[in-house]
Amino acid sequence: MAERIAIGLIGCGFFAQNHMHAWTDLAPEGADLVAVCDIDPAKANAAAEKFGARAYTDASEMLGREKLGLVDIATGQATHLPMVELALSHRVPTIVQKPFGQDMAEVRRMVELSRATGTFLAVHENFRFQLPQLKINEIIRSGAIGTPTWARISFRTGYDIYTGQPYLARQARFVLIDLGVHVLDVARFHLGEVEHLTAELQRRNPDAIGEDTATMLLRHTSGAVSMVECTYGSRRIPDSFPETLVEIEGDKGAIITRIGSRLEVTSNGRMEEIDADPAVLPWAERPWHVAQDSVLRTNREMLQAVQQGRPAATSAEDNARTFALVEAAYLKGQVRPLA
Ligand code: NAD
Ligand code: 89V
Repeated sequence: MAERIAIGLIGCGFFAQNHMHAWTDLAPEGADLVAVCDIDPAKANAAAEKFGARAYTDASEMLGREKLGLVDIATGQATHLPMVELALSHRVPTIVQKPFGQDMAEVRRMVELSRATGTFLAVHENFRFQLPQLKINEIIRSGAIGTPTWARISFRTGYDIYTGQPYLARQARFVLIDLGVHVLDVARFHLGEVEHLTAELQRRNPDAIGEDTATMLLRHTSGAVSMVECTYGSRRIPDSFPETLVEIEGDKGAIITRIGSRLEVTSNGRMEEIDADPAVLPWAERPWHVAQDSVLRTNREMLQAVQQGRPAATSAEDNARTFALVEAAYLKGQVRPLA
């Protein structure tokens, strides 16, 4: 019988709905969503009623009153540091949504605090838990394509992300810290650590304050080279949102993803098509279903890591290495105004 873990969620906004559905689905595996908190009472009460939890509008009060085994922070990036500091001050295992922090100094502070308090800290970075990425990684590890030496990792869309996440257009640091952090983590997941990186940033959306397009070139310590790119400024049909399209080449073959989560796997001269499109969960909807399925898989990893007393795959230390790439890209890639 799996140990039961009482979970408190902080931030009941747009994406947190997926967290709460996923925790509810994980109840048979030990997850008990007992408390939800939002500074907006209407959001806190709506979430509490929908998911059968107690409602709070003050995270400190929730942590003081509830005996929690795990805190899940799904607020915006500006509050990740104070929320993590608060949760770790109570020595409660903590998950925080991406981006880990607003800059490397905040990220280092949270990693050090986790170490100093001996408390579990992980980042909800879910792109590597998307079913297509899990299948790609499994194929790489099987040796079917040999040693990966080149890759292109691409998230190019014109999807109206701004309606659901209006704050993105107001961020001076936009696509790299919000979306680049995902695709750079996928690059690390498939090709390992990075030796150096260069980046070109563009602001192609005049209504956004920050960069909405990033194109990066990475040299991995393995010697592999990857092109990693992300934009909300594409105008293509069909649009691949929210899929990350990957091309990976090795000395024995290649893996190419096509829109619809289809994998074309070439190994030793033969190509096989694999359908990696996840089932649409009852609470999910296309085209978000790939991301929503990954939330369930990410939360399951977090739950099992806490139950087993081990670091999560996307631990604070691990995700700090991804975040360092975001900072490197900002240092290397100056945004030049469009002519
Ligand atoms: P949102 O603004 O819709 O929700 C954030 C919520 O946090 C709001 O309801 C706000 O009232 C609440 N909040 C703010 N400060 C608080 C505090 N001190 N205590 C309690 N509640 C507080 O934002 P969102 O779009 O849901 O994004 C939240 C986080 O999730 C961001 O870090 C974002 O990058 C991330 N996100 C991740 C994914 C993904 O995993 N693929 C997708 C979308 C968003
Ligand atoms: O992570 C995010 O903020 C979402 C995405 C679609 C990229 O997952 O917008």
